Amino acid sequence: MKRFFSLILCLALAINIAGCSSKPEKTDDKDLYVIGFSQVGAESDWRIANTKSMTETFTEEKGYELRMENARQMQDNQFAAVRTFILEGVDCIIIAPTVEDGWETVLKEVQDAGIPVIIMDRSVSVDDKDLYLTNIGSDFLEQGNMAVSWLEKETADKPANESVRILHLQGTYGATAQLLRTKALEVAVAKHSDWEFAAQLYGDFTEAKAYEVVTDYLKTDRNIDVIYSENDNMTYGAMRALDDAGITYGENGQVKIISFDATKRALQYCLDGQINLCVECNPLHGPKVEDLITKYRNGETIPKHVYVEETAFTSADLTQEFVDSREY
Ligand code: GZL
Repeated sequence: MKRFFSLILCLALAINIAGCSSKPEKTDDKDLYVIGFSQVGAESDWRIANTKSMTETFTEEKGYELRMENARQMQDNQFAAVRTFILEGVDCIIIAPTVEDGWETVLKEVQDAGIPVIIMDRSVSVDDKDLYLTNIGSDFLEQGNMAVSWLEKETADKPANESVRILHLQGTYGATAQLLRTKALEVAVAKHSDWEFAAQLYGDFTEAKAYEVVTDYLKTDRNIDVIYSENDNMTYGAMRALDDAGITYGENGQVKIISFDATKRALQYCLDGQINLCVECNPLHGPKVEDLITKYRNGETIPKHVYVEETAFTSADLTQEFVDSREY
């Protein structure tokens, strides 16, 4: 008799294991498509607009449940959020990575759980590209090259013996936006013998940090011709520091300002002649991400990298009506 019950127990165990997938059961009772979204943080106007685009796209009315975790710009918080999404058995994971490195282990865990991953905005640096479905974001190197091309034109007529001294404000070290916007400028400085870095300062994509480091820098050197700021919020911090130091900037000032993101506030400064060039970085990824997820759910092939279209603006390219019409 004992052998009979042991046999039944083994059979029951075997059936249970066979029926059990590697993906935990989804903790949801409304049959919604559950998305786990690990967002960088709320460090900039761009990020706020990006989050808004995602929350306005993935609504319950449209059949989604969006579970967003704000990482406060710390990668470890993203790892924890992604592991929670795995345990919750979400249908899809979207990651806006803080930095490129360090993602192999957690992305392998997601792959083992059978959950598709979309990398949005910045990129991840992994050898195995099968660890994610697609990477949708900007061509940050092209953004930097647009800024460099503009500066080349702006400085073409200066006296040959005059240098172009550039104060470079860098975003979060290791973020794709920082790496490639920096690369474009460093290649250009190496190419132009009359261009030089006054300094390269760490602004972490925030207004407060940029204000702090530029204020400190201007105490020892006021001889700068250009500020190349890797996002608008750092630009605002630099503008405040220049104001405090009594240094003029913009179209009729001592310092030309190049800023990335082209958010509404920056475009207004550009229209008003206080920022010379705004390089666009489109945060409205929500609808494009939804389109990619739909294609995936329909079994369609999706490209490994999807770039969004972007341009650059000077005051000559802007009208008040255009600035007022901007979504972010
Ligand atoms: C760019 C994005 C950057 C923005 C910053 O796609 O990753 O991060 O340029 C934001 O404003 O902090």
